[in-house]
Amino acid sequence: MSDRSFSASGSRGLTRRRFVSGTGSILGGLALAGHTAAASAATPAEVTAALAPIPSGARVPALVIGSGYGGSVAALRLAQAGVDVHLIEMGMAWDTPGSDGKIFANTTQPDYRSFWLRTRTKQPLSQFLGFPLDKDVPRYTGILDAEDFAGITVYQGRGLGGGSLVNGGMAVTPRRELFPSLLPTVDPAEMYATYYPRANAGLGVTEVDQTWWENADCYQYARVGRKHAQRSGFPFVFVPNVYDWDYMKQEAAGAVPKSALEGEVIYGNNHGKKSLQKTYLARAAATGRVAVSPLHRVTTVTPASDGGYTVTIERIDTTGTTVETKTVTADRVFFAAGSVGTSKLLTRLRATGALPALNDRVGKNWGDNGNVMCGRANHMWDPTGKLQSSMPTAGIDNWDAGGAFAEVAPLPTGIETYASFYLSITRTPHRAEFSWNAAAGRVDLSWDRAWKQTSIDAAKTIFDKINAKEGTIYRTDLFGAYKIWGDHLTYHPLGGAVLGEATDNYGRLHGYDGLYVIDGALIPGSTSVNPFVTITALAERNIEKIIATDL
Ligand code: FAE
Repeated sequence: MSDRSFSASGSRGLTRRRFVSGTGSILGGLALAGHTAAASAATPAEVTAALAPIPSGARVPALVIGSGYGGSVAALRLAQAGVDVHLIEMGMAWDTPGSDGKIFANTTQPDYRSFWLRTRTKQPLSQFLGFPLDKDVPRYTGILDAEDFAGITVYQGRGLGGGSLVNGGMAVTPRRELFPSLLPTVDPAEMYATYYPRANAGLGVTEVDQTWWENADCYQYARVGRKHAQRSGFPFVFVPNVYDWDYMKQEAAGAVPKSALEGEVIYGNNHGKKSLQKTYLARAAATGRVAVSPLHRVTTVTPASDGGYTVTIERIDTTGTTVETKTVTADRVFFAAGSVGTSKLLTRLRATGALPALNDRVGKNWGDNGNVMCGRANHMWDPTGKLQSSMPTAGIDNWDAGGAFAEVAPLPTGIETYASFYLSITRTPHRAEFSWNAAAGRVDLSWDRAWKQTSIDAAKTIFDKINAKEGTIYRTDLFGAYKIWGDHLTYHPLGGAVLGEATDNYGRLHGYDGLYVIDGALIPGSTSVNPFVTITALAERNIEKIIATDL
C-alpha cells in the first residue's frame, strides 16, 4: 500500500503517488506569516492597531460582516485595491490574556473563555470512560459556539479570525477530479492553477517534516492510525497544516511554551498556529485601510434611501448584552458571517422585509460536509501515546470506494487511552434549509438527525474493516453511554447562500447590487475534505473578479 499525500506544495514528501495536483508554491505565504509571528501568542501589533470601533452614523465604502476566511480575504484584497474597509466581528479580538496569563483555555480544562454565551460547556466529546465531561461556566463571549438546531449542533469559531481560532489547521486541497462535483459552475483549471496556490500561500500552509514525524512521540497516535489503515488496504495520506512545524519541534524539545503538544486546539492555540490574525488579517491591517470592530454584531442590512445600504449593528459586552445600537451606511456589504451566520441573516432579512428581493434559493442547499466522529479501542500492545499533538497530519482516503475521508484525529487527554479517534468527512446527498420562524423570532434549520446514517454507513466502510482485521471494537464511551457515533454535530457547515443559486457565479447576491456573499455559505454542502482552503480559494477567485468589474 502506498503512502499518499494531500500536498500543498507539490514539491516533496514521502509521497509515492501525488494525490493532489497543481497547488503551486507556498513559499510566498511564509514571508507574511513569519515564524516569529506564528510562534507568538499575541495578536500582531498591526491588527491591534486596526481595532477601531465604527462610530454610529459613519459611511464606509465596504463593510465586511465576519472575520473568518471569507471576510479576511475580502478585507485584504479590497484594501490592497485601495478601498477602505470596515470589518465587523461579533466575537472578541482575543488580544488580552486571562488571569492565568494565557489568552486561550486548554482543551481539557474549558473555562469562561471556551464557549460562546453558554452557562454550561457543550464539548464535542461529552463523555470519557463513562464520566460526563461538561461543566458549568460563566456566560461569556467565548471562542467556540456550539449552536443548536433541532437536528444538529454546529460548532463555529467566534472572534477575530473566525473558525481559524478553533480549528485543527488541516489545510486540505480537494482532489482535482472531485472538484466539478463540489462547485460545478467554477472552472477547475483556474482554481488549481491560481486560486488554490494563492490561498495556500496566504494561509501559510506547509507539510510536516515526515522524517521528524516518523519518530515524534506526539504522532504515535497517527502512526498507529497509519498501521491500521494500511493493514486493511486503505490509502493513508499526509495532509498539510497551518501550524508552525519548527515551533512544534521546539515544543517537543522542551525549548518553548507548549501549545499543540499541550493539547490546545478547539478553545484556541496560545502559540504555533498561524490563524488568520497572523496571516490574512495582519496583512489586511498593515495596509492601513482596514478598521476592525470586535464585539459588534450586524443585525440588519437594508437599502439606504441615498444609495448603498443601511447597516444596523449591536455593540455587545462580554455577557452578550447589547450596550449600544449603531446605524451606519455602506456602499457595499460583504456577508462573511460563516455558512450559518450568513444564511441566518439573509433568511431573516428576506422574510422580514429588509431585503425582500433576495431570491428563493437563499437559505437552501446547506450541508454538514458529511461529518461523523468515532473512536476505536485498540489492544494494549497498540498504545496511541499519552502525548498527542492536537494538530492532525493525516487521513484515510476511502472516498472513491466508500464515500469517506477520515481524519486521523488526536485525543489529547494527557493519558494513555489506547483509543484511535477519527473525524470522517463523507459523501451524503442530504441538504437542509433555513427558514424564518416568525412565532419564535428565529431562523430554524431543517436538518434531520436520521440523515447521519448515510455518513455512518460511509465511515463504517473504513472502520468495520479495520476492526475486523485488528480484532478491535468501537469505543462506546465518548458520545454518551454505549453510543458509538458522534452523529449529533458538524464542524464543517457549508452552503445556505450557494454560488450560482442565491448569488451569481461570483457571489453577487441576486436582487441587490453591492451585496455579496464570500464565505462557506457559497459552497453547496460538501468539499470532500476539510473545507477552509476551498473557502479561502473561492473567496480569492470571487474578490478578484468583483474588484476588477464592480469597483
Ligand atoms: P467563519 O470562519 O465561521 O467566520 C465567520 C465569522 O463571522 C465568525 O468570526 C463569526 O463570529 C462572525 N459573525 C457571525 N455572525 C456575525 C454577525 N451577525 N455580525 C458580525 N460577525 C458575525 O466562516 N476546517 C478545515 O479546513 N480544517 C480543519 O482542521 C478544521 N477543523 C475545525 C475544527 C473545529 C473545532 C471547527 C469548529 C471547525 C473546523 N474547521 C476546519 C472548519 C473551518 O474552521 C470553517 O469551515 C471555516 O472557519 C469557515 O470559514 P468562513 O469564512 O465561512
